[in-house]
Amino acid sequence: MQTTNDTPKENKIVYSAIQPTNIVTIGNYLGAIKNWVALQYDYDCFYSVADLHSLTVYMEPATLRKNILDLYAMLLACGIDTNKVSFFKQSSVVEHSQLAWVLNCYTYFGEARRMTQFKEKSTNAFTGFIQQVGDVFNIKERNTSTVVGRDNVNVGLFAYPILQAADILLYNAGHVPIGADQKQHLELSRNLAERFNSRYSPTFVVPEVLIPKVAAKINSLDEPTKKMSKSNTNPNSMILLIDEDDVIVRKIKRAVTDSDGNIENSDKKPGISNLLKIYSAFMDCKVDNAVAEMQGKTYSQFKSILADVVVSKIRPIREKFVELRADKQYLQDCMDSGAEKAKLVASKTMNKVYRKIGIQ
Ligand code: AQP
Repeated sequence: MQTTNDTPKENKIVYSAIQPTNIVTIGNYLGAIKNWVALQYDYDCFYSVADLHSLTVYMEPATLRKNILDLYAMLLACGIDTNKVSFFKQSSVVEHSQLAWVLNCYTYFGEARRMTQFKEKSTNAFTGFIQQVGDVFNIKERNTSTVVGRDNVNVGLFAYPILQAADILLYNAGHVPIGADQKQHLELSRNLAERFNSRYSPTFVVPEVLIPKVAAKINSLDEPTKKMSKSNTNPNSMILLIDEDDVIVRKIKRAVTDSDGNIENSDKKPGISNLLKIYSAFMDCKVDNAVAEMQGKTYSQFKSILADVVVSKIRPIREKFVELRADKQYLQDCMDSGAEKAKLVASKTMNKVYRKIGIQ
């Protein structure tokens, strides 16, 4: 792990965030949230509901308000403990926006342009729309009340890795647990920290990525070469943490596989490999062990075993979520006290940055 001169060698600070764009999927859970829960016992963790990030895609205000509470309640249901971590809504700590602006001014246009997620998300917004509704309309309504169209490839979408860097650097986080899709963005955070430190003096910790071994990338059930995403328009592409038992079973049964019938983990068999990955991640075992365990079974038998496992892991989370979600005031109080704790650290960093650059 790398540290700056004015930070302790043994950095035990973690930052991570998740966007309130829809109810989370098992991809978010296995790739990030499960790891967040495990880390809270050994690290000083700052976790946020990244509402500012979610503004890059237009959402009805009422939907966004609902999604924020849904996400907050869901993470508590997954096991995030507000007595152990600072868990807050990103926009409640204004320093995120303040540092993002400063870092914007230290980011080269070319390096921001190289971010592949921007290329993918802006292309999806454009071509997805063109393919589906032709050239006449330029808006697409989605089941989450989000609206994406070619008019909404906005500057925020382009600059959001810089806001992400601000999120991380504000808390001196040495470790950032993320899925593999976010690795390039973390690299940008590291570059910005190093650039700022060398232009002024050591200020930011240069963060390290923490990627889970098995579930770094869970793929879509209908297109298993693509990432499972909570804002995908096809509900059968993903399993949500609020899906009822029968819905989970049906989605797994319908998951795309192939016709050769062998249970193997191979790039040539993305569908079955993805299901093996999901199985191993929920069972906390190696994919090779899952392959050995499933030898001799048909795809249908394997899918049925997998469905039982996923149902048994998701059901308690879903039930806890329903209970927590009913108490809005409790959620709001937890969010507010999380923001207060986060602000204590964030405001110190921001003051330091303003002093170093000469505006304070
Ligand atoms: N399919 C996935 N497999 C493993 N990890 C994943 N993550 C997301 N999808 C997968 C990880 O979840 C964390 C939070 O993600 P986010 O909501 O902030 O943004 P995202 O990566 O863009 O997630 P989605 O589900 O794809 O959201 P939308 O559809 O709104 O863009 C991150 O650590 C991410 O790596």
